[in-house]
Amino acid sequence: MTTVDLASTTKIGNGYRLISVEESPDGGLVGHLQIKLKNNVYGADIPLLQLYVKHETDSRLRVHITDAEKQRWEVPYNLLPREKPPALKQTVGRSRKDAYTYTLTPSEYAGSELIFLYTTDPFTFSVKRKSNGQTLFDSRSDESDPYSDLVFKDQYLEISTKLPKDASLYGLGENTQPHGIKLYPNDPYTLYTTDISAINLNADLYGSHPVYMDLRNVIGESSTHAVLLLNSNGMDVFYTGNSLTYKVIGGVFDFYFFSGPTPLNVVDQYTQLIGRPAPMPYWAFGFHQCRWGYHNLSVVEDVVENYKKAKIPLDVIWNDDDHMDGHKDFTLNPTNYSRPKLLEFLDKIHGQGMKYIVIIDPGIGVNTSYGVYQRGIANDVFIKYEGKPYLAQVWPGAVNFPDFLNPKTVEWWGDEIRRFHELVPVDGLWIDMNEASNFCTGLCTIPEGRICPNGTGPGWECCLDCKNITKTRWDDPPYKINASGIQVPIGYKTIATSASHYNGVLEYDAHSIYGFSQAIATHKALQGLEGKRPFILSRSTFVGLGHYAAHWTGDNKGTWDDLKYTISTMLNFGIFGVPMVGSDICGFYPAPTEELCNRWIELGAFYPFSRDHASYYSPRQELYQWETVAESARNALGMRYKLLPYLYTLNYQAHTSGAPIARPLFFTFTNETKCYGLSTQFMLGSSLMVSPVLEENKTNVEALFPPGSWYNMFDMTQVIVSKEAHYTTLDAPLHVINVHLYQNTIIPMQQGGLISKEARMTPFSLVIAFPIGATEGEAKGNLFVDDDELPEMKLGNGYSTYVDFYATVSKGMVKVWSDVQESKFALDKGWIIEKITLLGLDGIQGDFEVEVDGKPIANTSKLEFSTAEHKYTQKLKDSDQDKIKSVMTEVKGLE
Ligand code: MIG
Repeated sequence: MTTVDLASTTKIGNGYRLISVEESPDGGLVGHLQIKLKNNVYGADIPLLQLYVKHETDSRLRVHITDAEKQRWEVPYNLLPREKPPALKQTVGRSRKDAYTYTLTPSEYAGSELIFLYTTDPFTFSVKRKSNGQTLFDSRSDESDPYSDLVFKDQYLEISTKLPKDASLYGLGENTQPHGIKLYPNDPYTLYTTDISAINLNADLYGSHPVYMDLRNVIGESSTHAVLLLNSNGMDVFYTGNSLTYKVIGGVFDFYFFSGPTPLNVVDQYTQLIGRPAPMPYWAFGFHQCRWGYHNLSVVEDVVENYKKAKIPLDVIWNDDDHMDGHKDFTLNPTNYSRPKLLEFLDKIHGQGMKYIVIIDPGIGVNTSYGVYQRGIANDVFIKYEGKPYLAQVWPGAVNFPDFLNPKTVEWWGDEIRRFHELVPVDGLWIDMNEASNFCTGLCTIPEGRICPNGTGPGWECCLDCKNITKTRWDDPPYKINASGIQVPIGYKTIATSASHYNGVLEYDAHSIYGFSQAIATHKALQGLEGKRPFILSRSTFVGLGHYAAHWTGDNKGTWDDLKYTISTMLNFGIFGVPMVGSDICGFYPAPTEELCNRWIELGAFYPFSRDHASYYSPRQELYQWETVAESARNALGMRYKLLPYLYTLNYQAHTSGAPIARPLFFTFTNETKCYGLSTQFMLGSSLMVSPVLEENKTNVEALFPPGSWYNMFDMTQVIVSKEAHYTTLDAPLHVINVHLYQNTIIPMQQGGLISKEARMTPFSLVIAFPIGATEGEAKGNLFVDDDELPEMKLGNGYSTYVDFYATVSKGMVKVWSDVQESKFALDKGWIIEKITLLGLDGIQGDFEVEVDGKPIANTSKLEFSTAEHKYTQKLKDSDQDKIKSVMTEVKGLE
């Protein structure tokens, strides 16, 4: 076996030459590449490759390279629907000697922002941005570049691109990145779904997202694009600061370039390809409490009760595997979680609008008296090794793994979920351990008479008889990715990579889409039940997961560093098209300090997905366990619950345009280079900024304020005015989380509550923020509301309303109006706006008038001013209610 240093500078291949190129019937370009000089490092070169280039949209260019003579593994087209490249053909077209520019002559390409250029010998390609001539990707190497020209072997693919030094890159996860969200030169980026906890820095974690966003700023003008390598095989990506190299152990090169030019354009274009983020039910934006080790139902009941007593909001209560019988999926422990008692409990909490979610693991206990297993065997649903179900061990003891690439498995899984739902009316499912995680490695058998423990403690030691499998090149590939950050074999503690799926697909290829395929099957099953909008939380993720499920960032530690890392990971998932994301609040293990838990709920209250979760092995950490944490929670979650209409509207925007819910500051302030590496603050949407305390013993926080007026959301009187982006020290005593509202914004709020179902029935208010001192200015905002039980989230179904709000101030007159689509739904619900708060008007001398939808609502001399002059809150008199109501109902355009 050949081994080389991970960051070796040896050139592995000698490149290819382009021997033919022609237009494909679909208007793309098809060419053939011939190997120049063969070598055997990491296996034999594939002699002839097919190149296919297509401008799929004006903003998306695809470059697909595969074996010209043999079909290779690709991310399945049924799991991730997309256009297919032309079928392979043996005829090789006319050859071209000269470098050739793919000029976009056919008229349908006019306006495309990405230009594909190539050289023939050696074959290299580059992608240019038309509008400013910037080269975005360039595989050409020259004397000074240490990397190889294109390498394409059965189990080793390599390609590199040059990058300008000042490019800021983001993405390539899932990784915990101690250096923050911006990719850091020479940190390793290995992608291969792995069950190692999030405390492992710079290592391949639970998900695989081979996509990066590249933000460049030339003399104050920024532009952004993204590059996806759609490939599910394990890979190392090396980023040096001026180049990026992919070293992939299988599949094909299937590159997609997205032209942006803004970060929001990029995620829009990206999710247009990989699937728009799933609509989430309203309650999913409430607070969630979970724990591994709620030993019986009374403990769970007690937790719910204590949240009520402490007056801390709680929408969803979760069970980890404690409710199961012998850790078997879809079962109930008859003593600790007796069905009648559980049903009684669920009746009660459902009546209050609360929800209940439980965990399921993919491993199905091998147990002939277990119905789920019996039916699985009868339907032949499991992944195979040498013709028999592949044997592994997880919590239930010996298990087999369902093969979600098999349509029969998807059907069986759906049926099991339906049966379980009849047993227990759960409101969502949590799919864990789906990387997939295995307590054993290799080929295992159950020794005669041995019963593997199920459960915690010794339950996670491998008790099967196992031997390492090294006999095939799928178990021991020539190139070793840096698996688990320490180059373990790729089959370590997972399904043997030489095991096989439906249709002969190798686990070697499909490994990193296991969780993704399970999420799709689970989504299908839940959607079939009562026709409700599914909620799924998945640990393992792949490109496109966000279309089906939410994600939490896995096992973290109750440390200050871990608190900080959660921000970068969360922001990355927004870029990956999985905007519903959060981390275990207060840390998974071990015990957090009281102070840390205060700070964690203050930050976690603004994660899109907000859940407190802890390990079996750590003490209880519900928010009411400490008086101080309870107070911080009431404060921060209190604000979250008032902001639910805003968060839910962000969910709608995510679903329709891919816009992340939690975003890096550079999404809003694209030209502010100070924001490019910022990983300690973030935005919710485009106008709320969260600046948490991330260090011990601190009662203030240094926060960056991009130019403009920023209003403190908690009192709306303190304002930070920034002429140019600068750091300001903010007070942040233990119970304070700094959240600021940006100028020119209208934000819809409600009155909050302890359960989102109640909170969403309270009257609305609008907060309208003008630049401070403005005598002329405008503000905008929007609101989406719907029946969140419906599977689809859209306008036009009779169960939704969308409103754009507008406000202007000019010549002592404030005008507020709206543009409403589908007003009926909101009206039927009786949702009205009862209060408008105007911020920033202290520049107006004397009285001013306020007009809503063209009608004056009050005489300003009667208006109440708060102590800070720029805050003006008008509680509307009954007689004004109708006029305000019209803001929600009348359709009016911009004046
Ligand atoms: O081997 O179900 O990340 O959230 O509490 C551990 C028990 C399995 C890992 C998950 C964690 C969950 C735990 N699970």
